[in-house]
Amino acid sequence: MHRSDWLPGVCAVYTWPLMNRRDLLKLGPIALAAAATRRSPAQMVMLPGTPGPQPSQPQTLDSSGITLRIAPVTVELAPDRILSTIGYNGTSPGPVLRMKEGKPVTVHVINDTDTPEFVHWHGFLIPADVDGSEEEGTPAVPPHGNRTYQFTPKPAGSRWYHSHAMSMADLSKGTYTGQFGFAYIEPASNPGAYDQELFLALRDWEPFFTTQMVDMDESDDPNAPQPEKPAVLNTAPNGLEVTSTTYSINDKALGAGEPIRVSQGQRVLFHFLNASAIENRLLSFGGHKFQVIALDGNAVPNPALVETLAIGAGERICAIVEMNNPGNWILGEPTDLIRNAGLGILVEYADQHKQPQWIKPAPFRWDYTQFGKPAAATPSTAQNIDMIFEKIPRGAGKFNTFTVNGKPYPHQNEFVLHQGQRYRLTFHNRTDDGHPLHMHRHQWELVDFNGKSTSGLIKDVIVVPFYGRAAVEFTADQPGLTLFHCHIQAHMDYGFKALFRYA
Ligand SMILES: [Cu+2]
Repeated sequence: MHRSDWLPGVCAVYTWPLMNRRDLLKLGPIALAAAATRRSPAQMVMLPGTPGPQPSQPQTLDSSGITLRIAPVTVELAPDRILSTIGYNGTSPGPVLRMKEGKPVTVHVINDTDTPEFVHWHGFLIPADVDGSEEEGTPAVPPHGNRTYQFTPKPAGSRWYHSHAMSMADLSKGTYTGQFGFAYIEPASNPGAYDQELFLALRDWEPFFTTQMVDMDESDDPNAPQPEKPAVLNTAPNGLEVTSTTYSINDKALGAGEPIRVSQGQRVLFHFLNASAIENRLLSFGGHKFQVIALDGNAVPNPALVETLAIGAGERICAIVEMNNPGNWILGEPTDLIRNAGLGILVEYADQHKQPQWIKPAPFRWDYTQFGKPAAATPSTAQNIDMIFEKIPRGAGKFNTFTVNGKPYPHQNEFVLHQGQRYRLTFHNRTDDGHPLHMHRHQWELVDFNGKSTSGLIKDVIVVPFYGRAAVEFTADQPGLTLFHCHIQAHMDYGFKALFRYA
């Protein structure tokens, strides 16, 4: 069952010498290379391209002029594992797009494929006609044609861009392809001191359909609260789900590519993105802790230290790790099958030549509220909108369908916003999956997560655990059509979306 289911440009003060590729534990594929360069937060000068031992950090483009070419690419996960997909500018992930908050950008998109495409600017507060969503009325980038997106990037933080084409039963389209990349909107002032900055995207490849979904995902805690669990469960046979057995971080599988090279005492800023079309993930880094400083690119009120990160499809986590445990380590998915099939990366301290070690993290329950503030003392005046999510096993032939308030997409006038009004969306997940819910062109403040209230967490994706409940609030201040959907591509394609309109 599917239960959850440049770079820093850098002012190079020093770099570590290139090391040979290592043959890790017969794992085959990959690890991410790192920018082993010391960076001063005050120095934001970007160099095009990244010399030195960082082959797996995407190229950086700054906002002086951005061209994205959508075309077939090959991705070398490992020397014996090369796959073909569609990507941006000849690679996957595409380049890191560094923009400045409030400074207008022009992005010229050339589509060298036979498929109409949409480049969605995930986490940006921009108008519907450039947001990159067909449902909102953004024009497509036509096959073998081009289109220019012009907008003013905001707010600052870790954003991303990806295809928003539908896939349905075609697993070579949409977010199943390599069409994704980081977009980083530079803040006016740069927070925190760090020595290295790394952009790491979690990916799965070569998706396929199955009804034999083994629950490999440890991110669902069966002992978590299940406030939305129905008294009588639907036991109809499940339809096809999408899964994968091939993983990478950026374009390299664990054991291939260059390790992250660090030295004792360094503070490394990780920008993680789960660019998966199909799954929520966990990440841990044995012997070290992540200090979570931002969720979905937005600074959190309480930057707590955690051993394991849970990162839903579409989510970003920015975390600082202080490198205070010399050795060679594996940062990766705690689920052995997934990590060993590529979802991890080596971290190597200077002058350490030990075998890379994996340390299994302690069981845990992800709880966004640990990073938030106590809830406001005054009761919210937001207008509540309940959203109930249900699954109809094999609702579309072999495939499951999903409903929002009893109906699959499209809805008519269920979700109408009045400009200036504060709203609360209460999510009731009456399915046996965790769903990463996303709303375009707006940011949410999380106010309740499975019965725990909180404030100050600003996000654009919330994973509502299976049979769980969560609530978010936002002010309707971005007129225009606004798409809401589950960020798992098959769920979105088969009904799990809704369009909000302004009255
Ligand atoms: Cu979903």
